[in-house]
Amino acid sequence: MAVRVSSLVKPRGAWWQSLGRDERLWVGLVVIWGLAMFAMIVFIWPAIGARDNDIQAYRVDPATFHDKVEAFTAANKVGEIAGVPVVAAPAGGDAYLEAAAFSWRPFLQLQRGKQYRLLLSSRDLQHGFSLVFGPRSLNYQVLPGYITVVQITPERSGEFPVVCNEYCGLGHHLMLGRVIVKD
Ligand SMILES: [Cu+2]
Repeated sequence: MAVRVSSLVKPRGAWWQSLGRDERLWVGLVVIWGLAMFAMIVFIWPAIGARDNDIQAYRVDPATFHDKVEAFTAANKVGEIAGVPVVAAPAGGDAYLEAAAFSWRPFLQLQRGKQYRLLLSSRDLQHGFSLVFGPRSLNYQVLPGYITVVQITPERSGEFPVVCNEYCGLGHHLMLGRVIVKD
């Protein structure tokens, strides 16, 4: 006769007996490790980690944001790479970056050691901003209808790719932006 497994059938074996020694050990270890990870996330990493992920978010109409990006680009454009404008954000000022399927515009040129307000938004759908930026990496959701404002200070010079880390369609893997940090 076939053995049927169903939640309606009484379980086999000695399930009603208390846990064995090995099981108690493993359950105990799992509980201790769970509490340890909870403590790390809530208390330990915030206390010792040098994270600067203080962000602000504001509502914005995508068309309004697009106009701001265009104005920022027109006022600060310094070049072009493969048809994408390269824009030098004013030191200490605002740097606009717009995600759209499937691009990041414009390419940003920043100065090392200067602080910028990076303003991120999306023209169409949800994207993910990911920038491995010298010693740290930045990851933020980019949503249409919202500006995400991040304070950044480039610590190393060089060229850094911006990728999209939120799957957004068939061209997702082609969404490559660029941040150029000059000395
Ligand atoms: Cu994407």
